[in-house]
Amino acid sequence: MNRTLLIIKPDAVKRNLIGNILKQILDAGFKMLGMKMVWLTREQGGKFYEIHKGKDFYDWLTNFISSGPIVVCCLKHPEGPKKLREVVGATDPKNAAQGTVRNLYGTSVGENVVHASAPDEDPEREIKFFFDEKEMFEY
Ligand code: DAT
Ligand code: MG
Repeated sequence: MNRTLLIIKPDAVKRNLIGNILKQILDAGFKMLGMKMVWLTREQGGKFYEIHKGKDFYDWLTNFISSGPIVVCCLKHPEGPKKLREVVGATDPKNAAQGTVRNLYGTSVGENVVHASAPDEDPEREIKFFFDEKEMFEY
């Protein structure tokens, strides 16, 4: 599948970085199939990140993702999830390659401005967590 999910996290929304981040990602060749702003409850945040349940950062993470509005985007690219992870960079901004989104804007391993589906962790599940098929468009 060449669809993937991007989340612009609450830290980036609060810092007014939505435009900068989207420009960088769209300029890398992604097509926007669906987009919305949502504010998750803590319970919804916990469900989205359930793969991390039991890890020491899980409570912090679910609290953070529900700490403010986020922008969720369904994006399409021939190399979908893999390509988006490249543009976004490593989880910890300190390790993110020069010029990647997290290198440019991330401030810590937790406050790393974006989520991008991992190719091996079911991107389609993440897309369907936020979007009905009717809310996405092929054009
Ligand atoms: P990624 O978001 O790059 O897929 P991940 O799936 O390993 O990274 O972790 C999900 C999120 O959890 C990550 O974006 C930020 C947070 N996180 C990961 N490791 C952390 C840590 N050691 N301390 C605090 N937050 C962490
Ligand atoms: Mg992950």
